[in-house]
Amino acid sequence: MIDESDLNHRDVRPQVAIFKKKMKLLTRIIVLTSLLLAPGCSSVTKSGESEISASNSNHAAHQHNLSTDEQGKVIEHMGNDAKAKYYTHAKVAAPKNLVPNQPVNLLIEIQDSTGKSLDKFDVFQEQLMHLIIVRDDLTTFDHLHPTYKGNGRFEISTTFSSPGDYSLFSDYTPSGQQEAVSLMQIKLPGSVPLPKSLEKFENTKVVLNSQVNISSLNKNIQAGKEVNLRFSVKDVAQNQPIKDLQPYLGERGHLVIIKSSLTLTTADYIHAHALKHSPDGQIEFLTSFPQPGTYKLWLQFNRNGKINTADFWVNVV
Ligand SMILES: [Cu+2]
Repeated sequence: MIDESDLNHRDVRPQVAIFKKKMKLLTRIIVLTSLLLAPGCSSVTKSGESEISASNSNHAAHQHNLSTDEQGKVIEHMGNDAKAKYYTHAKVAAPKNLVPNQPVNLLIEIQDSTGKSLDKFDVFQEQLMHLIIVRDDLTTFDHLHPTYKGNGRFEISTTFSSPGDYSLFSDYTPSGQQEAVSLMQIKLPGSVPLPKSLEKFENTKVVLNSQVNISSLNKNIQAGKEVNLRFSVKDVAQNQPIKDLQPYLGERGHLVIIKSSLTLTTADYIHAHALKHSPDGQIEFLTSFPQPGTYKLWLQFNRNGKINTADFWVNVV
């Protein structure tokens, strides 16, 4: 199942990270935001943004707004995209010196194209904002729900487990608009740890007392084609489909998919919605992968009040 070239692909990431680290100032936190408007409730997001690189030292060439807030960190956010019909973006403010494994308060602000704070958001999947935080090599995953403080400002306390570059995908719905995804990036200075082991392509994962099997109706997943992703969940001790599946955020399960990329963009992010009716112990999603590549999937489901997370890699041709 494991393609040698895929292993090589995974293996190169720490070296790249070390190289990138050397090229940057270690003590500065660069926070980068960008924007995407997702096409309604469709599970696939499309990007209309022009991507900018946090490691690019020639900021002046890009006509981005660069500002320093009262805590002294650098915030960079994109200028208006004339092509976007409705434009919002997110800014994140974090303490100046981020240290792994220490609680940190993040302040996220959603603004429109004129820099005015958005005030009203629609609830979707029971929340005003879903915040997905991954380290850029996709080895960590967090799914959080920041508290809305009014006037476009959300707050959340979290921890980062290790140094590295992190991407924060905030998923929200401006009132009366379509679901939007904005990307923010945060850097924790220090040496990025080498992975304990190479991650593998496996169809079955065991999390706590659940065994999760992913079966795709299409064996070779093709980019741009609709695919049914079916997860079968068995109780490990009983070896039977689970019967205690409860709704999580109003659905049978929650699935976030991110394409492995050296620089993550909103185009790499997919939030799939579960089908409403599936047999006992099954959670199904109809989605599509926009580009060929290697994707990581995080399935979250609620067993009797406890949220389980099972992750998988898939290859899309
Ligand atoms: Cu959520």
